[in-house]
Amino acid sequence: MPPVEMPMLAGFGRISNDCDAPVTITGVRSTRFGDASLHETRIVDGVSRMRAVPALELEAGGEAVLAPGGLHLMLMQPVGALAPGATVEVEFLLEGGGVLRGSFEVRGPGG
Ligand SMILES: [Cu+2]
Repeated sequence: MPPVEMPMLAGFGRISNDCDAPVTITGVRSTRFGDASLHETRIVDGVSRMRAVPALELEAGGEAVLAPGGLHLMLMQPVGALAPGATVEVEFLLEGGGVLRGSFEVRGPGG
């Protein structure tokens, strides 16, 4: 089967803050995508809507769960083909200049 063309992907997983201080994620970047951001899905008047999350605070030792129907990574403009099973490195930019690294596995629709 030829690779499926995917104009955008959503990233799910867990971001943990192992530091003893709170951190705030203010941006997302990945060399594999032209555009990456944090999004949140909310039901408004019975309709599922997404909005950008400009800042996400993680308390010391806390974590954020990225899951369908809630927080997720919105990954757009993929650079090259992304095969299911491949790993995509993502950097979360922190307020104050730090960077938190994470990796996500590419899965097909419904995978
Ligand atoms: Cu989204």
